This record gives sequence, structure tokens and C-alpha cells, in this order.
Amino acid sequence: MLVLHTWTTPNGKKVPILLEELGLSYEIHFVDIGKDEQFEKEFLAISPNNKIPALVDHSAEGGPLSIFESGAILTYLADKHHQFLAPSGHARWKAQEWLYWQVGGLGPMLGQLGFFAVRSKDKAPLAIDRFTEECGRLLGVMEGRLAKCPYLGGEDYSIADIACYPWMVGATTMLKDALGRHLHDKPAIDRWMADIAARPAVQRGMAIKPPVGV
Ligand SMILES: N[C@@H](CCC(=O)N[C@@H](CS)C(=O)NCC(=O)O)C(=O)O
Repeated sequence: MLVLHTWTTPNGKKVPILLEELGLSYEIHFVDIGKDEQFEKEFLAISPNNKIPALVDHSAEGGPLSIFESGAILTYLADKHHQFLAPSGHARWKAQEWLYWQVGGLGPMLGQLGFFAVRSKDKAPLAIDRFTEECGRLLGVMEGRLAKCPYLGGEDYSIADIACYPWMVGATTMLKDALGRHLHDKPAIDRWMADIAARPAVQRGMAIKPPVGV
């Protein structure tokens, strides 16, 4: 049995997308980070960095296995089920390169921009400028990659695309005004977004919601 501990944020939607793509059955345990549930003892036992997502695979080889960090979880599931990540060779490392790019760059920078430009009541112009410019630079890098190949890893849809997509939805909706001109004239990103948005598994993964009353 797979139990995913997650929330409805971009990082929280990556693993549901992959689980849906793989057609696996799983349970979701919603960790409401708005209520600080990520600091509860039971959650810290599987995710000591107090962040979602975390996965527990109760039928892992060698006994139950818990994994935190979305990139590690995506890699584990893709390898275990032999899909959405090549087992070796150039295609594997190109997909890993862009997966790490998301986890270390696109996600944290868009997250900081969201904090300073949208969520924070105090508006700090230096921070907003810094993160707007850095996010704009990253979007330029992504546009360059997707102008050369259909997917971030190359020819095939992979966990790198799955990791970036929920963040790009945030970039083009919640952060649209903050990013302004940086979203204009990005035909390769627009094409990629439409392609991924059309996948039924992506739609299901993006739609996760805690049951009413939770
Ligand atoms: N690098 C981590 C980032 C995870 C992350 O930032 N999760 C956020 C929600 S999107 C979180 O749990 N925040 C709670 C907190 O910081 O206390 C990953 O990719 O899994």
C-alpha cells in the first residue's frame, strides 16, 4: 500500500500526478500546512524537514519505506514502475538534470516570489525585484530548452515535466501579474503547458482536495 502525505500546493501535486499516470492505487493523508500539521510528531518521523510531500510504501522491498523530497519520491516511483524515467543513459540524466533544476531552482524561486509579491502584507521592493528577475531568468532558460525538444528531458514526457507543471500553473495564474512581461512571448512554454494540461492523469493529480470538514 502507498500512503502519500501531502497538501494542495504545487510541491504537493507532483506525486499525485505521477501516481495517476502510473495507475496505482494510493491513499492520501492531507497535512494542512496552514494549520502547522507538518510539525506534528508522526509527520516529522517520516519527513524530518517538516515539508510535504512524503510517501510511505508499505510494500517496498525490504520492508516499509518512507521517503521525503519530491524529487526522490518521483525517482523512486518511476524506477519501481519502469515508466517516466529511462533506466540509464542520456535520457535518464537529462530528465534528472531538469528534475533537480525544478527542485533547486524553479520551485524555490517561484515560492519566494509568491511570498514577497503575493502573500506578504509588507511589500519589500528589493525582494520582489530580486525574485521577479530570477524567475524571469529561469523562464527564459525553460523556454530555450523547450524550443529545442518537446519535453524537458528530451523526446519523452518524464518526471521532470511532472515536477515543473504544477509550479508553472502557479506561475501563470497566481503569479501572472508579478511575473508580467516575463511570461510574454514564450511559445515553447505555452505549447508544453497545453500538452501537459491535456493529460487526464495530470488533471486528476492537480485536482486533489482534502475531504470537506478536514
Ligand atoms: N524541496 C522540497 C520542497 C517541499 C516544500 O517546500 N513543501 C512546502 C509546501 S509547497 C511545505 O511543506 N512547507 C511547510 C513548511 O515550510 O513548514 C520538495 O520538493 O519536496
